[in-house]
Amino acid sequence: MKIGLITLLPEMFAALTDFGVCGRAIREGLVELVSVNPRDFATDKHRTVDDKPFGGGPGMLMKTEPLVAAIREAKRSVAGDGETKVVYLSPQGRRVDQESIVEAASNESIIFVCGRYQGIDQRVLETEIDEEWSLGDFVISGGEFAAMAIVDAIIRRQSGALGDHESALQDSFEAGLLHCPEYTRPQTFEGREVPSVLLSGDHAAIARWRRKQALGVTQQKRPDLIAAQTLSAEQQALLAEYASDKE
Ligand code: 9D3
Repeated sequence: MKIGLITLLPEMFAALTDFGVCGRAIREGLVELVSVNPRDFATDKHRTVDDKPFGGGPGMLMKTEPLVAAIREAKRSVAGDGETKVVYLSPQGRRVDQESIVEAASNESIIFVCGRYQGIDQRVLETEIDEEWSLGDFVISGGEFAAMAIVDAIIRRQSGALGDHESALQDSFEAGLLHCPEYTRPQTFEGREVPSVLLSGDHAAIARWRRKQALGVTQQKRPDLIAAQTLSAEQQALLAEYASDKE
């Protein structure tokens, strides 16, 4: 997969390219990141990439011509004459969830436009951008950290990116449930014991306990996720058991 990144701060993406699962996937060529910097398309002596908003007011916008030239160069570079989706990251976008990640990860290519300053000209949005995505209702300083989180999530979905023990199918949210609690050594930590079923060696009992905990924890922390699905008879019984275990 080829991922285009329109950014005035391409060095930030070292956090993605140089570490961990994503670093390895990129080094192995499972994913290719192509950064295009609008500054390289600025034509004046100072290589200006910002401009004032018409109508006045505080703050600057990204300068239109270098931004559009960079987007068009990225389209050519990641998709040639073919189609590719262009996503603008902004506080006005639709909130990203795992479903959008799964869909995005199934494409041959995608381009993320990282805004800086107060954003981009509306006409660029209308003519160059297919979708507008947000991380949620909080303010960050530009699109780069959002792009990094989203590209990490996309790279995890590429086959071969994860080891067997960390398969993407096991990722939280794919089943619409949170993960159950986990425990590691020591067996007694500051007087607190690991649940005995996990030490029993009874794999069926352990699997059942984990399903029950996942349901209970999700009900407690994210009732919206439970409300969004239809529980099987077994799941309803496990939830009832979770509630009575707590008493
Ligand atoms: C002046 C009003 N604000 C616009 C709603 C200012 C503003 C805030 C933040 C302008 C740009 C930004 C930069 N934010 C992003 O680029 C961004 C973002 C975010 O702030 N929150 C959640 N998701 C995202 S994705 C990109």
